[in-house]
Amino acid sequence: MKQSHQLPLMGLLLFSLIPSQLCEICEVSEENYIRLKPLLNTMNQSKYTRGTSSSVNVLLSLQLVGIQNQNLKQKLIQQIEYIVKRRLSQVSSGELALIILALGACRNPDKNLIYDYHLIDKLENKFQAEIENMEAHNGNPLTNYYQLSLDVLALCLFNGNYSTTKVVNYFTPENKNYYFGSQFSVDTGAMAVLALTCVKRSLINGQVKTDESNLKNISIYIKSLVEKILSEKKENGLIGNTFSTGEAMQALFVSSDYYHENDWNCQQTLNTVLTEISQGAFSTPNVAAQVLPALMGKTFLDVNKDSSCVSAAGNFSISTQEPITVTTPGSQSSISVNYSVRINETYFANVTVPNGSVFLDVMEKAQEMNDTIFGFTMEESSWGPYITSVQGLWASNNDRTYWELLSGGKPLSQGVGSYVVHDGENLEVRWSKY
Ligand code: CBY
Repeated sequence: MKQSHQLPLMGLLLFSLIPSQLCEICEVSEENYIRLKPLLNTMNQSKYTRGTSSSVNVLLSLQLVGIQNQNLKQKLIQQIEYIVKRRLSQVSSGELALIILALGACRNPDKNLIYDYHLIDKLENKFQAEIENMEAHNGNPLTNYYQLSLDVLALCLFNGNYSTTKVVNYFTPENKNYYFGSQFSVDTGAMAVLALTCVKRSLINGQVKTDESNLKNISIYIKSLVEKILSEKKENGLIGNTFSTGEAMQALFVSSDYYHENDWNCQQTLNTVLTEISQGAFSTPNVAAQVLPALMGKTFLDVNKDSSCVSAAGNFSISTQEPITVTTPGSQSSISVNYSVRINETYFANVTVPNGSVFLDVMEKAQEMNDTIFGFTMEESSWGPYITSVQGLWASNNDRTYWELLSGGKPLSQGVGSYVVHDGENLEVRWSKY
């Protein structure tokens, strides 16, 4: 064959070898920013009680998308400073990782806090404690793999020390920590893809040295996790559920060499999320903060891009007006629900609560009726209240036990503080293993 004929052929061959979409990102267009307003209002209007970590997620989200609301940002940074100064020892590894990401995003003067308070060293220690706990307790970390992924991500982005070999050992896609029962956790898998992609990039650009096999394994893990994430895609485009979709989108944005263009219709996912926003699905600051970056085409890997965090969305004003609470006629009336606590036996109660009550109101009412059977404890998390014990039986990360919330026998995708109950519903808290 003459050379002149070979050239186009070579070109074609090369073209077919280049991944079809190096970075496939779909995002809300400027004229549609208005549809994100409910998210911003939720983030803005929440009352950030001292020391809770939802302020961290909100700050990270605002920084990533480049929204210039100095008032709100200042308030959030003060909250975070308070946490860093007063109660860092009580903060979990993943919370600290988020603090580092939020403070370190963009050319931000508050970045200094990371170094003034030695936050990277402290994260290295907290990550080490997670690993030690896994070694002592049958592979169960102090927290969970979502947080371990955040740890690796923050250490990787901010040049902390971590062992690539340990990452390769612990993050195999078959690891039980990616699952709750038999259900793959999309949130967890997505965060792991972001972390592993960061590690992969630092290996490729030579920032971190390791042997070839680690790099190969990391690529294999990313591919397998991406497949698992895509297999949780629903007909309407959501991936996992409403609340994991934003994180899944971030993971898919950074891993487009690992799936085919036809495997994911990003636009469909985006449209469904926008519809969910308009239906009020993201009504707590943390869930709003978690979905926003992906909708604006951003991922946690953009944190150290050293941009100034100003974007077209910068001028996008956030209104400070109170949320309009829709009072449906008859909202003062009462409803009655069946509530049960299931351990080995099941304990029932019929509970009457005002219309519009949440799961927690039902639990409190039942507790008033019979403290021995329905007594419970909870703790505040960035997601709102988390039930820690019922009848004196405590959830344990070491044993992978927890109190599962169900309605009509199906697990709920909201916590006790936000799930609004309906008349005649069968609610249950069940002693479960994950
Ligand atoms: N964040 C974390 O550490 C949490 C990680 C996370 C994977 C998280 C979901 C995802 C995320 N984006 O943050 C997670 N849940 C975990 C790890 C867990 C386990 C917690 C124990 C541990 N090992 O750390 C566990 C026990 C399996 C769990 N979640 C339980 C529950 C139920 C809580 C019930 C209770 N006792 O109060 C519940 C209500 C499910 C149920 N039916 O019982 C639950 N989780 C839900 C619904 C959720 C979603 C919350 C959505 C919302 N609208 O509020 C969630 C986003 C999340 C928080 N869990 Co868990 C998952 C989803 O639906 N997409 C890091 C930290 C710094 O913020």
